[in-house]
Amino acid sequence: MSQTIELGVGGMTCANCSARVERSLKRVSGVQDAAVNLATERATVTFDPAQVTPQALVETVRDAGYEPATAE
Ligand code: 9UX
Repeated sequence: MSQTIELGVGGMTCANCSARVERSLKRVSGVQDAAVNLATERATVTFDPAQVTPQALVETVRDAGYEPATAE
């Protein structure tokens, strides 16, 4: 089972920032894939909803030092 969401990620100013956010998200257990786009300031995250919640992903972005924003 997997679900894909998009999160806004503010505060990234270089490619290392987006790589850092991506790495942080991929380390969360239950996350199957994460791609962070620096230009659009968005993260696309595929995860197992039985293992991790969207809220936990938002917190992961915040803990990494960036400003999460939920989509829609
Ligand atoms: Mo780039 Mo982001 O040097 O914190 S890694 S600005």
